[in-house]
Amino acid sequence: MSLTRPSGKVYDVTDFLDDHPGGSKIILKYAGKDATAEYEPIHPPDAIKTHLPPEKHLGSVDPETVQKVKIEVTDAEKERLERVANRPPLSEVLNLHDFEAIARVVMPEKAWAYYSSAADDEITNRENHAAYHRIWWRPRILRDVTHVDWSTKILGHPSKLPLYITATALGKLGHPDGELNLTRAAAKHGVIQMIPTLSSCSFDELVDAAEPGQVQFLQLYVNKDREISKKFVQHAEKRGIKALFITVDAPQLGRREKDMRQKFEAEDPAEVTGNKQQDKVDRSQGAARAISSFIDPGLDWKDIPWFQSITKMPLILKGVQCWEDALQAYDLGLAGVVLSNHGGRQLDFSRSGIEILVEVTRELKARRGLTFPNEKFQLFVDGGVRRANDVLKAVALGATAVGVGRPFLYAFSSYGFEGVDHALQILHDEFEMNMRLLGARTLEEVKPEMVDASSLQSHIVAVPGDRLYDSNYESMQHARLREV
Ligand code: PPY
Repeated sequence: MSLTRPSGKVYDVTDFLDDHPGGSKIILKYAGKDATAEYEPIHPPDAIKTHLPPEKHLGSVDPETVQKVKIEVTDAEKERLERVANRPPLSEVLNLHDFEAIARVVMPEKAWAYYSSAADDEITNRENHAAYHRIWWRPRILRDVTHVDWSTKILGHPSKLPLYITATALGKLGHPDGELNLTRAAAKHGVIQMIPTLSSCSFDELVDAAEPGQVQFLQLYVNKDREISKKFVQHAEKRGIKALFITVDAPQLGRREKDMRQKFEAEDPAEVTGNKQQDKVDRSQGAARAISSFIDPGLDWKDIPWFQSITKMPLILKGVQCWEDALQAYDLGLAGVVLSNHGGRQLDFSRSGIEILVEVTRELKARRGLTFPNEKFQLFVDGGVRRANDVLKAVALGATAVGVGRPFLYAFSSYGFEGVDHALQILHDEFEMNMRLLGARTLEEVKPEMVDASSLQSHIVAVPGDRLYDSNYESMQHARLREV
């Protein structure tokens, strides 16, 4: 049984049929044919190298001579393509919410489900943004704000914005260039990209695409086979990666039900009902479940010295959710923590990063005398950020920078590189306006006294909306598709 894929390689995957996390049926469908289009977006680029012994790599074939699997264009797909053709011009996209609204209607369903999905009832997912609504400004007036500057340093590296492009997996689900869209836009705007372990483009492709001097970080899912992680980390360091963000909030994958409902193949009923291989891998439940089995749930504080022994890169824990763990990271000599709940995709009812930030700065000040932002131990938050206004609240409360993930995915899924370029330009414009209106000329002047965060920790249940008042309020509109 053979399988072809990009660069015209042929592999014998017969012995792998039973172990394939996505089931055997999908492999058999492409037997002897070109599987590139189905394979590429949802497999890490090194998957074949890692899982298939060298003797099963059969050699090369001219892709033109290989039979293509005819993909039927359904009516729904035709309608989607029409919506793609009628996207609003980028000049009408005024904010990051617009990208999300457009992506929702123009993206393939599977891709939208994977990117937008979050854990359980998606309460944390929504809270991530809602938490910013509980922080209000105390701006200062009559300061000369002719010149305002929102550039900063992140782990010692210059960044034109106090934010970085955080790691998000499977970029090719949204756009054929996948994460390369992010690398290119990051270069243009002087921001830092965090390369994900589970990128669709290969790690080296993303590093090769960087401009000379462009700073990239790496997000790490720790493999059960530590040698694989060690090789990856040391390779990354050699290739010039400047910091390692170890994901610590995903010992098991959260239930992302939107994604789970997208069965990545129509299953053989015998397989889903448990007669075959049910105990091996969970193969019926979407992109994330299909590829998560390598992540080590045994990762422990005891492993931290090992990481420190294999790399000189600064180490940051990504996914810390309380001050106790932040303190432990500091005491172990780590370079920082990302206060994050993984975009609401892991434990539902985890608190927002911005809320956690307040307790972390308070307790680390009380217990270790630290003030923030702090060069030696840097605090980052991610989740729910849609505007420069949100970012500035995090900066005011002590964050060095903020991670932004989904909005950039939506931007490139809808418009490719130009989308991310435009999203970053929108953010620049928002920073300029907000800094002026706050009376802050530099980020150092964005201080805790400038915000009222006294309600941030209150998780009150919302009172019912005032329908009469609300229905008189004319909603703002998203950028709209052109009339057909
Ligand atoms: C996520 O989907 O939240 C990820 O971080 C990526 C991922 C994808 C598949 C398995 C585990 C994690």
